[in-house]
Amino acid sequence: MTKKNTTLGEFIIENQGSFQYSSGELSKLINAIRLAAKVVNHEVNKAGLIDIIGAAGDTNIQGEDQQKLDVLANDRFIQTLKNREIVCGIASEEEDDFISINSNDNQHQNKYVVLIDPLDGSSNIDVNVSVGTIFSIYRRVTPLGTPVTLEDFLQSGDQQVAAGYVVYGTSTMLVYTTGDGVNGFTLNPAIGTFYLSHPNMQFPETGKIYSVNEGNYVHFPQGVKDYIKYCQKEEGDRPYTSRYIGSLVSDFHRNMIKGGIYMYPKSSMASEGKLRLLYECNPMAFIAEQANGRASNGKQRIMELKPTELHQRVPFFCGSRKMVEKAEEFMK
Ligand code: AHM
Ligand code: MG
Repeated sequence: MTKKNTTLGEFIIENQGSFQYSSGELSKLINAIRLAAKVVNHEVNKAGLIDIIGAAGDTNIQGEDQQKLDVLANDRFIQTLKNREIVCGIASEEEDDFISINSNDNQHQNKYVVLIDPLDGSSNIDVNVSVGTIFSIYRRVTPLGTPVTLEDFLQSGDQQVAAGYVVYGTSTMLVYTTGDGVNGFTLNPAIGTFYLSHPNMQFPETGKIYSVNEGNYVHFPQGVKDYIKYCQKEEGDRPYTSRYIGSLVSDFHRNMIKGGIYMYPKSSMASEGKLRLLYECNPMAFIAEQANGRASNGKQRIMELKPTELHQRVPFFCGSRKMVEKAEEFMK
């Protein structure tokens, strides 16, 4: 049993053996994400100083152009993964197409692809509210030694090898799973080290929090409207509490600790909702299921869906198992 003061670096090494196809490559990959997360954390923490040191589009004291934080986070993650030569392809919310990675001494020999939302919660970036990074890792399906293709990225969530998120909140945490439970690590900013703070995280079976953008209520399908009314009804342990940050990672993280449901339904304005299947919903679904929760599009498990496009959207209901099941009943 891993001690609570274990560092993330130690944890990755200790648990390498428990991973089915362990060759050390996945450990290196998670280590690279850990490093990029620290760099992005540093940038996110400086966000409030932008008025003083220059806004996006300005030039900073070193004569470099300032970038918007989401663009910067995208660059940091991609650069770190490229430099370490540990993945054969990356897809990002910030890039129209996937990126194929190849170097002279390593001709498409890496077996993993990463899909990432480098800085999620865009409406919260400039207002000092928590944002996050979400990542999803798959083994490529095309042969080693050949360039990656779209097929390597369009895999169903069930095929994920690992997934995780970083929440840049009151403290910065990295939470991830390799299919053997979910563990959370908190960054000690003084020394730049992540420590295991939340071993074996679990969604409570049910909870009292519902998280949805109720401003869209009139556009929601009837089943969703009915479920929201159910949450608000005075009966049994209801009414529930409404909490919506508007940052998926933060809303999910709170609900996993306290018990709750997050919803981004389809609406008359957005026929497939807003969230992206490949680098937002699938990784969160994998973490949720590994933590005894549930994730669905209202009818079907998210991780069973067969993706058809890189930036595909999907309705998303995720959180405490009984709450998601109840929401599904209303949507039948
Ligand atoms: P983004 O990728 O542009 O940041 O959008 C995703 C975010 C989620 O983090 C959040 O839960 C949702 O969008 C909020 O959307 P809305 O403002 O429509 O409620
Ligand atoms: Mg996003």
